[in-house]
Amino acid sequence: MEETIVITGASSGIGKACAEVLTAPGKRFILTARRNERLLELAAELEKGGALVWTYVLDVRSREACQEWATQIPESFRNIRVLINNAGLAAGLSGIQDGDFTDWDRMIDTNVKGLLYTTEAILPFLKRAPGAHIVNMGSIAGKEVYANGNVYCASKHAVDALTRSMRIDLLPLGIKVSSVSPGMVETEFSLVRFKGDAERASAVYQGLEPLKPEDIAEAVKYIITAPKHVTVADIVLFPSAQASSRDVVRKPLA
Ligand code: NDP
Ligand code: 8X3
Repeated sequence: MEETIVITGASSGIGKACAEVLTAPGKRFILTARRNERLLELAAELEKGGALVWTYVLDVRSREACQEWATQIPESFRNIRVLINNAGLAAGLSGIQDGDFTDWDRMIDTNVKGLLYTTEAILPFLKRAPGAHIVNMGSIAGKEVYANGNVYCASKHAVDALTRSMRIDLLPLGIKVSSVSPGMVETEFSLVRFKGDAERASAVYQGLEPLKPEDIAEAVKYIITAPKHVTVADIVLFPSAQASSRDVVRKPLA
């Protein structure tokens, strides 16, 4: 049976691009997110190209929902070799002294606890699959901190720590664990962070060419197709105009 790739947060941005880059006739995908219409549109697109897709509406913040999801996976999609833990978000960008605890909860519940819950739910399948692989979506925010990034940075530092410790824990089980840690990628990320303020979101990418979601998906493809004896631990990717969270060169406005 053809192997299955699971992608969380597949309704937009990097998760959607991963499905689009990894697809091929006969490939099987489990695509999850909260927005069902988006998932169905993507599934239709992939199925046109000959892939087989099972979509499932899932809020990764609920452990109960993640557990239920695992029980619902159809028999023909249970040969899961790859889990891409991509669902995540930033909410707000303000000093810790001005922070909103609901934003803090959303980020920690989604980026950290959500990743744990989806991993817990899918691990029993991965344990049975030769060459099983987990890819966690990290960030440059998991390598360094920047002003007002506090809780988002903490959540991505946690993803980095979890990736490294999962790699150790799952080594005896033959499950590879990797991460991708991007700088600025133009997706709905900033629109979500700034709660629908499109002007503020587009200013993030003003005067530079940001990474595209496909750039990250190509890195994921490299990671999961590396030879059996190779584990790619982490790939850090920046747009060419960025060298760290703070070091960004922008063209002046004309
Ligand atoms: P998008 O906002 O475009 O996509 C985020 C995805 O996560 C959506 O599919 C969204 O689906 C899903 N998601 C969010 N919350 C939940 C939830 N509670 N349950 C299930 N799914 C959820 O942003 P990106 O594609 O940029 O973000 C993807 C990942 O990449 C995130 O982990 C982000 O932190 C990381 N990243 C992004 C960078 C960037 O600059 N864009 C840089 C570095 C890392 P839905 O709303 O339908 O549930
Ligand atoms: C998203 C990239 O620089 O906004 O993880 O933290 S950044």
